[in-house]
Amino acid sequence: MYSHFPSWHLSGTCRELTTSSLFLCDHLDYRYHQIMTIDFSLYLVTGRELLPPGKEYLESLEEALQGGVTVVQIREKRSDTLEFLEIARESKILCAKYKVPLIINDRIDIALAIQADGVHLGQTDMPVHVAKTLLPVGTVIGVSCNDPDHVKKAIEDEVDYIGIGAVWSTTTKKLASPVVGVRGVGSLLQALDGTNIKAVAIGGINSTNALRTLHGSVSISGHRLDGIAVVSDIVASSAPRSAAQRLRNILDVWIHHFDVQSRVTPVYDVGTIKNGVVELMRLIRDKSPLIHQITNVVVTNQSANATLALGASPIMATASEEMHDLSRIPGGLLINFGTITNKGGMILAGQYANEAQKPVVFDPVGVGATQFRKTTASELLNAWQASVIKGNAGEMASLANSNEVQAKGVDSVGSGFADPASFIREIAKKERCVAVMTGPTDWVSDGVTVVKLENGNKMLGDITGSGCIVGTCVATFCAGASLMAAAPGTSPGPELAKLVRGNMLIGAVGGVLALTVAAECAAERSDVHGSGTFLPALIDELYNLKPETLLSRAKVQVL
Ligand code: 3NM
Repeated sequence: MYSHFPSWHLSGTCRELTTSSLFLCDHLDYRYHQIMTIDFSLYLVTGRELLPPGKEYLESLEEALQGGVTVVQIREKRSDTLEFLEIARESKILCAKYKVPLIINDRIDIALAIQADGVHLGQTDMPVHVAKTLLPVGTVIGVSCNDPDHVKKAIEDEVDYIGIGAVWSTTTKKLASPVVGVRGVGSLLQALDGTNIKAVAIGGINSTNALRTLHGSVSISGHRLDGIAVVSDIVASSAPRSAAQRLRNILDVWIHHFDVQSRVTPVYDVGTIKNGVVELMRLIRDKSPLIHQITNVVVTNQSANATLALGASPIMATASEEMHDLSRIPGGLLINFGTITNKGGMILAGQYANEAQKPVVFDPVGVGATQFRKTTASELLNAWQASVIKGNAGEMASLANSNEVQAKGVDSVGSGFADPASFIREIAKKERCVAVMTGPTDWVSDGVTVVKLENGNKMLGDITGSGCIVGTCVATFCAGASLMAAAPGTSPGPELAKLVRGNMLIGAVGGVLALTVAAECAAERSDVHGSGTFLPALIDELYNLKPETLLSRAKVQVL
């Protein structure tokens, strides 16, 4: 069964051949094609020290293979050579039974001794070019990467795959570099565009964050992970088959959804959007979804009143201890970090909302004002997938690391972006969500479609927290969209692959329109004499807003 050539696949072309054996080259070409078909989706890295009491290593490995593991890497950091060799031999027999390739971590000698299918090398292990001189042509070579230079070198070295990590924090391995984060994985993946190099993410991945990892790590160019690599979620489980199956199910549904969805672009026109918004308005008043808001002390009261005025039900809870319970109630979540006092609660709330497929609207108030806000925004956006990010031009520029628009505290200064439509489309694509940029003209995009909205009144700039109320309205309409998707009779199939249910583009447009149209109505009232009377009038107009008013006033363009 074990030929000189690894049983499954080949790394690269006939690059190492100096003989002119046509037969051998044909043979290798055949094997080269095989690597293109290796399934890296569920990559198990072993860790015998994590086995639960009473669980034998081989029993655990076999159950994991039965659960859908597609590649196995033997990682033995503490055993001596003889023990490693024995483990590798036994593992290889088991993997062969399930037709799963076996990769050896670090030790070229062990890989050679058991004719393993591949080796995995860390940044301080044997250099790839040296490993290639020692290993048979066709041995799969993978390397660990956690920064752009590592990826660049891996491309130059023509490796077969890279392991990007650690994507989350982990206690399984002592990390030498900072956590890459889900969004960091995306930029490393982009460097692989145009190559055949596969990529898996590793570090702290489990069944509760796997979907988030897969979705959030897609690069702006649309490059997705080929798989996820896992140690403890499977190895430390007393039921490794089920643990692997859980991950397998997530992978299957997400990969299918991604590969199909990326070929289908939804088409919107003004009528679809306006009618969609009006439908949401009615549903919100009918169902009164719970809008959980972790917001700043300046606007808490007026945000709660705006939520009530739209017909929804606000709860302004901030304690970490209540986040799980609240996430189980249908509705939406707003995270506004105007005054950052409860980061832990913000992280937990978003993660639970992702698990429950509820909308998460993020309002990074004044993100450019301090380094602490910038770091916190990055931490939050790595911890959970925002469904919508809403900010003014200064905040959005800061999130995108652009100098084109400046901010002063929580306000945007200057005349905005030269090409706001392209900017908003790109940031939505990068953050894998709907992006909303508010200002005299409001812009909304899902990364493909851009919607330009031109309602509102300059008095919105005269009261504090008008942007925060937009966030509240967006969260309320997105909650409506989520409830609509979850309504009986709607197909749950592809929705299972998503971190949020429902049409967030229409939800975001709805929230912006409701507030800006209500602002126009309020500003026209004869009892409004200034900012003091404008605010209660705005709440009144939200309360009394009629679908017909919204339809007739809404200035919507689809680009
Ligand atoms: N390599 P778990 S993180 C083996 O960052 C390994 O390259 C990492 O274990 C890297 O799935 C890691 O239990 C440990 O978090 C992953």
